[in-house]
Amino acid sequence: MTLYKKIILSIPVMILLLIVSGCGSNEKELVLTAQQEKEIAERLAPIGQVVLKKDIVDTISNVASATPAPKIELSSGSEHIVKMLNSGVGGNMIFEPAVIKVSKGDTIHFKATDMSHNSASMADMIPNGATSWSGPMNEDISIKFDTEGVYVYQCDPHAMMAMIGVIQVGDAINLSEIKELSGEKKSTFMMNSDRLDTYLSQL
Ligand SMILES: [Cu+2]
Repeated sequence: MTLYKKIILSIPVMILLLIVSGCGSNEKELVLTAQQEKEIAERLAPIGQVVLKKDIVDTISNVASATPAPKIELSSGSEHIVKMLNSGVGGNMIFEPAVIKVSKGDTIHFKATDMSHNSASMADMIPNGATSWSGPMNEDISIKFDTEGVYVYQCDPHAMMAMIGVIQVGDAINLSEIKELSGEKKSTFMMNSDRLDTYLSQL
């Protein structure tokens, strides 16, 4: 091959190289504004967080152990008032006070402060020999407690929301039986399922 032919043949290669390098030098670098970078980061960021059930349980138990419910003192006097409320200090659909300690022979007046509530003893959750009760809706009801022990009662329409209350009359002689049954009763609550345990822990 002569030098002339070599030069002729290399021309297309050189042109090609010029085109390629030219493209490279003309290409503008993609420069993003701070706003654009922020928008991209937001779109790439994961939505929400993965929360494991274990973490929730740990958090709840930490909170519970950090702030144990205070023990309830014996209420003075022989007549006591428990309000039936849509909203109270301890939450919604609630008796106030939800836990009360009284003396044998005392009377509790359940007050229909808010509408759509009643007070009714829960099956198997009162002392042996004690009389059950089931108050009418939207009405006050007074109950005299002559049998010692722990009583658990509910509001019938809001039982699933754990609108319940606990009464200790004299000594809590049946507390272990009540605690044994609490797991089964608790499983019927759709909300506030910790209320029963919390209330019983306050006795
Ligand atoms: Cu109710």
